[in-house]
Amino acid sequence: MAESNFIDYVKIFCSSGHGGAGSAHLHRAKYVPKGGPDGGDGGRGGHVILRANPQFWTLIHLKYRKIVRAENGAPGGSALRKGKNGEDVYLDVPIGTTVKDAETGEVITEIMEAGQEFILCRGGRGGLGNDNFKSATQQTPRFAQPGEEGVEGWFILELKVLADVGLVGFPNAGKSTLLASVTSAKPKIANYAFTTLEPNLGIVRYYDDQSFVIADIPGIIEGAHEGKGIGLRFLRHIERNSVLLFMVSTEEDDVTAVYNILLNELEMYNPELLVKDRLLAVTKCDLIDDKRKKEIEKRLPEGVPHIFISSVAGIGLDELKDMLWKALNK
Ligand SMILES: Nc1nc2c(ncn2[C@@H]2O[C@H](COP(=O)(O)OP(=O)(O)OP(=O)(O)O)[C@@H](O)[C@H]2O)c(=O)[nH]1
Ligand SMILES: [Mg+2]
Repeated sequence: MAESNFIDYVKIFCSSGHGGAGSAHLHRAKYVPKGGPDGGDGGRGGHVILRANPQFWTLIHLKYRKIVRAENGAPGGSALRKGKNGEDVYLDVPIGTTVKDAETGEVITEIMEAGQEFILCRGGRGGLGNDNFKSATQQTPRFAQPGEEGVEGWFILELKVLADVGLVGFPNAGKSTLLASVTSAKPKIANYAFTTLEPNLGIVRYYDDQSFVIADIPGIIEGAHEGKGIGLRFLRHIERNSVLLFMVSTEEDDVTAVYNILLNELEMYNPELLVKDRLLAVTKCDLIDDKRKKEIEKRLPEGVPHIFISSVAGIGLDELKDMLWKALNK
């Protein structure tokens, strides 16, 4: 496996907040000496929630945060005042994070899609105030429900991205469209340059439980290494990838020239990037006929495996996955 493979592992203690107690208050006012029950409900304890954040690539930000506690709910008050809910705590994790119970080793969940949220520790429900317990026979209940306890435990978060693929191409080459067609990611796609402004990650499900991550980054243009466009900032993201998939559209007059520009930009940025395995996908092949395809094929760069694909028409995608998988597992 390539050296950029990594396993990230953190063990953390999480506890959700207790629910606030219900109030057993009885209404008292100057001329109402025997008022009824008016105790409000307690607030819910805060949850500890995991949230998939495609901007995160590791679990390093949690390495030094061993203990995570969400707030307790506040008790109910008089005059039916409900206690405030405890604030939820969000833990941002990268896509591909597996969560296990630290004691049993049992897998609790896998975080797979951007925006996905999972309540790891549910906050305790607030107790009901005495107002809820009044009845014909019990007009003045002097009791209320206590809040439910929160839950706590040790958890292991593990990020096992065994290998991954970075998409390298001009704006509009169809990078995001490919990501959307082979993973469950839903990146923005549009017919103009720099649609993608932040990297998107998606997980490709391969046969038998295997998977790998594809990173879709903003388009790179000539001069990116000097700061042109927005590519420079993102070139560092492909430093981590094991395999680079160059993507050049059939709309380009000279596919090889574009490939060479991309290659040059990477080299100027960091020559080590050229040590990585490269594949070339000629995209949008639904737009050309066989004659044009042969023409392009005759003049493709040497020494780099290539494939014609169309993410829209679904051409070449399974074969591309096979090629990527092989390259990742060399
Ligand atoms: N005909 C055809 N159009 C495609 C194909 N793939 C992408 N497109 C179109 O090409 C345009 C650009 O696609 P994107 O996936 O947004 O391109 P991108 O490389 O992510 O672009 P940036 O984010 O700007 O770098 C969109 O209008 C897509 O619908 C394809 O296989 N065939
Ligand atoms: Mg894009």
